Order: sequence, then structure tokens, then C-alpha cells
Amino acid sequence: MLDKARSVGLAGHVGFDNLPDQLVNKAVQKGFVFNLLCIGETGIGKSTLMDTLFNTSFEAKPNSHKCASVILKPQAYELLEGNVQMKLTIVDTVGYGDQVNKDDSFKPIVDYIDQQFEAYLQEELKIKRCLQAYHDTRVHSCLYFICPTGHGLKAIDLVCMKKLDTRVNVIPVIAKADTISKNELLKFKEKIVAELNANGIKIYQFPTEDDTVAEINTSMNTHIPFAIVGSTEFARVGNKMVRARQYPWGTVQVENDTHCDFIKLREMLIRTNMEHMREVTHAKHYELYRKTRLEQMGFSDVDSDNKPMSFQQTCEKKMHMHQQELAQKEEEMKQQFIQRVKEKEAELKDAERELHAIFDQIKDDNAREKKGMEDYQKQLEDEISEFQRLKIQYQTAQLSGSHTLSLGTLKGKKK
Ligand SMILES: Nc1nc2c(ncn2[C@@H]2O[C@H](COP(=O)(O)OP(=O)(O)O)[C@@H](O)[C@H]2O)c(=O)[nH]1
Ligand SMILES: *[C@@H]1O[C@H](CO)[C@@H](O)[C@H](O)[C@H]1NC(C)=O
Ligand SMILES: *[C@@H]1O[C@H](CO)[C@@H](O)[C@H](O)[C@H]1NC(C)=O
Ligand SMILES: *[C@@H]1O[C@H](CO)[C@@H](O)[C@H](O)[C@H]1NC(C)=O
Ligand SMILES: [Mg+2]
Repeated sequence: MLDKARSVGLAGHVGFDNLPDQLVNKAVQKGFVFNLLCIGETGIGKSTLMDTLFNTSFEAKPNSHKCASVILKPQAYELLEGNVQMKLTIVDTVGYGDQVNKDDSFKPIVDYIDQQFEAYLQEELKIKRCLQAYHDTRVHSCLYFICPTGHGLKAIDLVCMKKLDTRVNVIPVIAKADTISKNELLKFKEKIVAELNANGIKIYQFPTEDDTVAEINTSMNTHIPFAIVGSTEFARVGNKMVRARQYPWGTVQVENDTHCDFIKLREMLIRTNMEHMREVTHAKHYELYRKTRLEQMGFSDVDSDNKPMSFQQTCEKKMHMHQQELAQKEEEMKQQFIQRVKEKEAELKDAERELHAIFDQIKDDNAREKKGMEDYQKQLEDEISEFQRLKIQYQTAQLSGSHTLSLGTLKGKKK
């Protein structure tokens, strides 16, 4: 057993206070990966919001809204800010909500997320794994775009978010928030939160464990779902060009907290909690997927008596079970074979018996026929000898000159 660690003072500068710098340098060199999934019906402003968030133009052509089913379209980008490199993947849900039957619109999305987990798991399970060079495609965050109807969530929203809340960090946002009035927006937000709670949907919460930041993050959590406005246009405000949407009655400034929650969303999504979401994806959502999959494959940390079980033991147990199964199968097949042979044998015996019966029948028939023939032959012979006798009698009578014919014996015989 290891003794409890003792804390000792250092007399001079050793240098491991450099460790954080080493970590930062390494991380910066490697670059960062972030995968963002946007769910929302066609034309709700997904592409526009992405352009707004990253203040760039991703130059995607608008997708068709005539798809037979929902298609997930990932698109990778390399971004550079200062000396920090980011591999950003934006996954678009093409055709979401466009079908007449929206019952399983969530399925392709769930499948996509699981596929990315599966790919990572397979890499992890390899003997020669290279997770360092592996391009992680697991979805770190999911923006769910809610229609600004003012009437709460639709069934498709509830079903989809419920399916996703154990797989990914869901952040619901109210799209096109400039189309909804200030008072309505407050009620709308309350209604959405109430509906999410009533359906037990766990959306992503900004971390509040740290006391120093707990207050800010808690207050941010109360602003969910963020009401956002996106725009690809700029307008002059004062002496600056800012992203805005211009209407005949005024201008909506995207980056103004009194107009919408866009700044809050950007702050929480990109500037403070990106790393946290990456962590949660790996430590919570991926872990759950991994656990479920490994259990499905028959692995377990404990045996049926709740005793710890090593990987090797599990393998041996599995192999043993497999062998038993094989042996049982073999035995079954043997029994089946014997049964079949017996059946065939009985069938053959029956056939033989039948043949014998037919043979006996034919033999009997033959014997009877033969007897009949013999009788007939005998009768004929009798008749011939009778005829001979008569002939001789007749000849004798002729020779002796007598004309009398004695037919008495013949008559007597016929009786
Ligand atoms: N009023 C309003 N319109 C928006 C907003 N964001 C995008 N739009 C408009 O909605 C239309 C569809 O946007 P787009 O980003 O292509 O939607 P996507 O199909 O979800 O990618 C475009 O005409 C945008 O100008 C918004 O916040 N408010
Ligand atoms: C966004 O980009 C435009 C130029 O395309 C620039 O004028 C503007 O200042 C940028 N906004 C921010 C917040 O950096
Ligand atoms: C929220 O929480 C994260 C993680 O604990 C922290 O880095 C951040 O500073 C907090 N505050 C805000 C305003 O996001
Ligand atoms: C935000 O909008 C309000 C109201 O329209 C305006 O008074 C304020 O100057 C704007 N803030 C900035 C930074 O533009
Ligand atoms: Mg689009």
C-alpha cells in the first residue's frame, strides 16, 4: 500500500510551473475540432446564423426543400483566428420537417450521431489505434431551431429533442426572433421551458459548479432558449458597420443585447463553453454510448454475483459459452440425423412389406390359375380317353357287323 502523500516545500525555482504553458502550446499546435449540428426546417435561418456566428460567409447554396427524407449534410471548414486553428464541421439537416409524414424525421439525425460515436469506438477498440491523428466527428453541440410561432413547441420538436437529449448537448434557440414582439417573446420562452420540463427533456446547461462563475452561468441558463436573429447584411450605426436586418420601420442589430440574445449565444457557445461541451460529449454522451454498446456485445465489469471481472475472464467466459453453444448445436444435429435415419428406415420397411404382400398375392393368383389349368387339362384328357374308348368301341362294332351302339356308359358317365 502507498503511504499518504506528504506535502513538501520547494527551496527554489524548479520549473514545473511551466506545465500549463506546455499544455497550451501543445493544444494550440494540434488545433481544435468542433462539430456543430443545426436542426431546423428549411428556411428557418440555419445557414444565416452560421454565417453570423463566425462572421464569415460559408457560401453554401440553399438546399432544396423537396427531399423524400431528412438528409444529414456535414461540411468541414478550416478556420484560423490569431494562431489558433479550428476544424469546424457544420452538419445541416436537409429537408427536416418538409415531409408530409414527420413521424421519423428524427431517425436520420439519431443515426448520424450514433454513427459518429460508433466510428470513434471502433478506433478506440483497435489494437493499433491512432486517436491522436483521428479526426473526431462526434457532434459536440446541437442547435435546435424553434419556429417563432409564439405558440409553444410542435410535436416534432418534442419528439426529436427527447431522442437527442441523451446523445448530444442540445441548445434550443428561437429562430427569427425579430418576427415576434417583445412581450410575446417572454411568454413564448416560458411556455417552451415549461413544455421541455413537462416532457422531461434535458437540454444542455452551462456549468455552474465553479463558484466564481456560477452566478453568470446561472443567469445565462435562465435566458435559454436564446432568441436569435441572423443576418448577412450590414448597416451603418454611428460610425461602424454592424450586422443588421433593415426594415421600413427600423433596424434590428444582431449584436445588440437589447435587440436579441445573439451575443449571449455566441458568448456561451463559442467563447466560454466550447471546451466544456467537448468534454461533456466525451465524458457523458460518448461514455453512455460506449457502455451500452459494450454491454450489448456481452462485456461487463462484474459477473452475475456482482464480483469484479477482468477483460480476460469475460473473454474466456464468452469463449466457453460459445463452445457450449456449439456442442449443443452439434448434439441437436446428431439427434436430428438419427431421427431422420429412423424415419427413412421405417419407410423402407413399409415399402418392403407392401412388396411382399404384392408378391404373395401374385403367387397365390398363379397357383390358383395353374390349378385351374391342370383341372381343365385333366378334363380334356378324360374327354380324349372317353372319345378314344368310344372310337374303339365303334370300330369294334363295325367290324363285328353289329349296328347297335351302346351309349349307356357314356350317358352314365355324364351324370
Ligand atoms: N426575419 C428573419 N429572417 C431571417 C433570419 N435569419 C435568416 N432569415 C432569412 O430566412 C431565409 C432563409 O435563411 P437560410 O439561412 O437560408 O435558412 P436555412 O434553410 O435554415 O439554412 C433567408 O431569406 C434569410 O434572410 C432572422 O433571424 N430573421
Ligand atoms: C465581421 O466582418 C466584417 C467584415 O466582413 C467586419 O466589418 C466586422 O467588424 C466583423 N464583425 C466582428 C464582430 O468582428
Ligand atoms: C461559465 O462556466 C464556464 C465553465 O465553468 C466558465 O469558464 C465561464 O467563465 C462561466 N461564465 C460565463 C459568463 O460563461
Ligand atoms: C443597442 O440598441 C439600443 C436600442 O436600439 C441602442 O440605444 C443602443 O445604442 C444599441 N447599442 C449599441 C452598442 O449599438
Ligand atoms: Mg441552409
